Amino acid sequence: MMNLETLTLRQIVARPVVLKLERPVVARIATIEDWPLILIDLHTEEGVTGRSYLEPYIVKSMRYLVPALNDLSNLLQGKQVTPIEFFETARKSLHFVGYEGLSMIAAAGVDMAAWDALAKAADLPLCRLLGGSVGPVKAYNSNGLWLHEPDEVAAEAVELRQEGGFLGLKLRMGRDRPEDDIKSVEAVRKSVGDDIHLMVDFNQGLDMADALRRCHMIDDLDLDWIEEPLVYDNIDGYTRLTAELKTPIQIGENFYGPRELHKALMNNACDLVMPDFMRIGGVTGWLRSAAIAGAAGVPVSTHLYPEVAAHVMRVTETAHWLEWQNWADPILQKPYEISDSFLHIPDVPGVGLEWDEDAVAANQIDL
Ligand code: SMN
Ligand code: MG
Repeated sequence: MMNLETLTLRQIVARPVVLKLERPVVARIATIEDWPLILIDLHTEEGVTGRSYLEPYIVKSMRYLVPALNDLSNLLQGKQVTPIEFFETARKSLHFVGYEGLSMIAAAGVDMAAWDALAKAADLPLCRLLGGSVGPVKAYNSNGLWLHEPDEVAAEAVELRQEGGFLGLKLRMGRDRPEDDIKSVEAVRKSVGDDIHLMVDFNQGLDMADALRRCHMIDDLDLDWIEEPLVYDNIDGYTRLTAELKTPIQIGENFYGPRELHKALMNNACDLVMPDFMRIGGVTGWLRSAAIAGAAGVPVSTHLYPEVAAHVMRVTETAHWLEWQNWADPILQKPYEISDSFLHIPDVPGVGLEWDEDAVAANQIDL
């Protein structure tokens, strides 16, 4: 085993890649065909390389995120690899431009790569380094079911269930006519049966008046949750919806750091939370958030980044559902396996992310 004391950062290399989505995002908030990824390699003097990726939604955002990552590389060069201290140092270096937004995203990318490096140096899967065991993690399929016609959505639901024997699927909502959203839920229930768990996501598309009306309209459809009906920072609005509806309200993919999760819970602004790794602050931000949600007894699901998500879910007190999205698969050497609705963590040191360098070369872009 390597001496962890000597694990020293040499350089962080961030590469922008764009992939074509197999099933483009067609949400109320945006249509996305080109999916940006920033691949992060954290090189150490000892030869261990920590890896992570960021998915910042907007291709052009890589023009400012990659330089921020290069700056963090210079800042941390020569330091002992200490993920929690790296996270704090990275955030503090950008404090004057704000703790949220791009600052947090860049710090989260470094954090996840640093945890991967440390776990590799310790020769342990990340979940083991964190005190847990390698094992299966319950997942739902979130790869599709965008705002298409009900019969198309119903047919796609059958395909998505078969991608991994899934017990849960997420549909997107927010068609112009509320009746068409309801028709899509009914069509999916007909195509995949009543036993499947169905979640719905409005992608922040409704104002308060519409959210009240449309969430009540779907409140008796036996949905597992209603996600982000309102713009993410309307905490007062979420508090009112959470009080009024029977169906659990799910938010969290837009929490920037554990304190925002804490604030949402203190305001009873949701029943469920689902932090996103690039916004909550990577593994460090997740662990802090999971403790808060655990203490409050609130179930925690994940958002994107299924590989790192699987590891931390093994040590999350109130772990609920992992969101399965395979959008990074084309550049991975060994995508994670799914069967019977459970994601299987590979029993290898670190997170288990290795790039397929040919695929990276074919999809890397100039900024
Ligand atoms: C989502 C994820 C990725 C792109 C668009 C929308 C969504 C989710 O909010 O929860 O999966
Ligand atoms: Mg969502």
